[in-house]
Amino acid sequence: MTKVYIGLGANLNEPIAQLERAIDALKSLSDSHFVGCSRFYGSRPMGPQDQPDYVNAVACIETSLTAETLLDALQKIELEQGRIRKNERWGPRTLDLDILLFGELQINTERLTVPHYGLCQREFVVYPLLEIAPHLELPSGDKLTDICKQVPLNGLTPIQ
Ligand code: ROI
Repeated sequence: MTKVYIGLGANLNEPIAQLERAIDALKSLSDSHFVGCSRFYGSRPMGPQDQPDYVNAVACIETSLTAETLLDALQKIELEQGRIRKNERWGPRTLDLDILLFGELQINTERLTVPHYGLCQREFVVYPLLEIAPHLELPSGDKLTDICKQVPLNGLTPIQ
């Protein structure tokens, strides 16, 4: 089994409900075991500012799926929850599920870059991740606690 961290994000059509549904879907993934999820966080949009704030979280699963098969499953969940892929870069979305870390693997294929390319810059990824994996080290050897010191909160707020 490989320990995998998944970033969740939504800013359309009741984003909290979108994340709750996505977590239910992660709980029923085949060949996988749901470990847990961070709190939900409200975050300012990165990219174009003329879109609603986001709700973000990070979940952890253990899986015997390959990274590619897991990506297929995550994209299926996104589509089932009304995600429409548009050409607009960094536009609003009903649900985004990103593989942040896949064990210690580093993957660079057409479909997948793992660790996720935005992992070390995005407050809405590093702080929820820190909440569920305070001792995490990246495959590069960098400690998550050190990365967080470089990333401003930028208004990131836990919801409830
Ligand atoms: N901004 C925030 N705050 N949260 C996201 O999940 C998110 N996802 C994206 C872009 C459009 C880059 N901006 C985001 O894909």
